[in-house]
Amino acid sequence: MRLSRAFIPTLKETPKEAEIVSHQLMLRAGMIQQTGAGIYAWLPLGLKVLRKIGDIVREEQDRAGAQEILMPTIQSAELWRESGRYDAYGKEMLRIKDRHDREMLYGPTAEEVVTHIVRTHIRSYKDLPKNLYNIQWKFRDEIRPRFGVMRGREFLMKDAYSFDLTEDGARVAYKKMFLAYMRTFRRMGLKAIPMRAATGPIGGDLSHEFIILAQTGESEVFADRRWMEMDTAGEGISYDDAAALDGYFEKLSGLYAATDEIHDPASCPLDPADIVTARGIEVGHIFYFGTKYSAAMNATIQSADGALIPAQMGSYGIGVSRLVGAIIEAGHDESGIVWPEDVAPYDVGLLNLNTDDTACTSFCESLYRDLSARGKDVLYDDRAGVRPGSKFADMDLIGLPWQVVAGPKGLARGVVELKNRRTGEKQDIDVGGILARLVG
Ligand code: P5A
Repeated sequence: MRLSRAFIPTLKETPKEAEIVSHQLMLRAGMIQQTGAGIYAWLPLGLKVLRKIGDIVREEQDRAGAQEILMPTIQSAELWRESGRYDAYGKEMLRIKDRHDREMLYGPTAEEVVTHIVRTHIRSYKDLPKNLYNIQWKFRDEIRPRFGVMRGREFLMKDAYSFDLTEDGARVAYKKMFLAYMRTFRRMGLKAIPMRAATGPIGGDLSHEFIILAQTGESEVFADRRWMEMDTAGEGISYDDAAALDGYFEKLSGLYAATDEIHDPASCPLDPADIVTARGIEVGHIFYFGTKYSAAMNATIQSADGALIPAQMGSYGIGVSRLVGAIIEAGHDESGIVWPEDVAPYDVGLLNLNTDDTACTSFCESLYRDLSARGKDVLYDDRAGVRPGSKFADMDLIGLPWQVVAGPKGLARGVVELKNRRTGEKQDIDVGGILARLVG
């Protein structure tokens, strides 16, 4: 993408309404624009990151055996009356009436809809287990939407729902999602800590929140010091290896970590000196709630001995749009965003420091062409009449992992500068070697 043609409206000043650094940087880098309280339009740069995060989530859900569907944003009140949650959900639910005066709502979550889908098609234990997920916009009329996409009213969630015949089966499904979540967040360069958590309006008695430690986090959390050093990735564990899955789950869930809703200093097994108290961002939340919805909504399964029993269910959420903010909270410096490679909106930034210089421009044009041809997504700053200082500042703000800086002086010596955004390390690279260096 040529910056001269791109729609990336960067700002020099920090907007006053943004309290935390991720919100400030998302506005300054031209990623989002607020259109209402807690409601945002995603501009090209923001949308690219949102999609990359969604794609990682999708790949890891698929690897764990979940299948993607797409459920509507608008739901009928009828289904929520069946589950008993229509009145219980309260003011956070955005309620709408259609022209026939039928009660509808903008979905805050989809347990009811997916239970309805499954009860229509799945009747026999032979069709289980199943885990269905979608990545879809949700609406919650939060009292205090704030911190940009971190606590929006409209936000993008990945929500998965597992269906099993037995409680044991449902616990296996829960552990698979637990592992999938650790892998998902790791791929985004994040260290997530799974913490025992309250279940709130979703229900059930087994639940973990996945928390990223950050000073600006909304929840206060308490965790065993050993979390800070432990390798939690769960590499090499197969989703089909029940014993390994169990071992991984027991190891991690055995190490103390809890949100403030659950933490009780009186009953906490740890010495206070071994507890880290910190603030955290909840990027995911998983629940096992058994038959809460299937019993109320008559989603029954015929077991091998012919008995009709309600399906055992769990649900598993990831805040896809919140993750964009969380990743920035975890990766930035005073000049701007520092993206991890896998979610960066472009792979490489290419800066042409003098568009009036024919040699410089023809070098940049051909490198841009070659990199693009080799599958690299390049943001090429080809803007005329913009000072080098502004080009450096914009590129640092946008935060791509690599920058190639091409100027007439360097080119006269046969080199360009390659800068690593994370370390700030700069290296002169021979013009003949730069392509190979970047495409590896
Ligand atoms: C699990 C999936 C649920 O809704 N039902 C379906 C369950 N869980 S949850 O914890 O309430 O939400 C899941 C994740 O969504 C993100 N999230 C938000 N992101 C941005 N703005 C919000 N207002 C918001 N509310 C929830 C969180 O990451 C949460 O973990």
